[in-house]
Amino acid sequence: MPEKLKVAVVMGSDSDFPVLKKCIQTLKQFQIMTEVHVISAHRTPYLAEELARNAELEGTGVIIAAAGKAAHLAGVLAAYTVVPVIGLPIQSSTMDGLDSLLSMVQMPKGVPVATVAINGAENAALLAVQILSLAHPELKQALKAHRKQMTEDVMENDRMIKKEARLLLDI
Ligand code: RP5
Repeated sequence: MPEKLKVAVVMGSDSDFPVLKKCIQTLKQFQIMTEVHVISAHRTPYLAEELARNAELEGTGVIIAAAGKAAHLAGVLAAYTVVPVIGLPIQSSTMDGLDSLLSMVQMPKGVPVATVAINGAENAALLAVQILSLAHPELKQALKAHRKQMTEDVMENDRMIKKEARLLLDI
């Protein structure tokens, strides 16, 4: 079995951290080794380069890059490594995060960034786990169990709402 890989969660500013919490918690839920960094592509470009260049050597399987506004962090990191980069656009601007989203999702050809929804922190983590699961069957099992739990939660919500609706409808 291949050695367990880790996920590097990189955010462009400490102001992104509140959104990142759900991502970090989800990675923890799947017992993924996680390291967290504040690295700005424009304020600390050399650190961004260093992290991305060393990612493969250091056993990083996936990089999650969260940033807002002209969110070039994910693209810059992806330029220096073949480790998959997931872009998490942060809703941090007067443009409601559309600027962040487009900065990540519209990467020109050659260097992809797998972009999730604006503030889609949980999905960023789940996608990272899915990528790691290609080499770790136990993660596939954990992901399937997570899907099953979600199904059960929705079915429970359906029962609850039907009950409340019956009261409203007086039936
Ligand atoms: C981006 O600019 C960061 O990722 C953050 O989302 C946004 C605002 O940063 P601060 O001005 O709060 O440091 O670089």
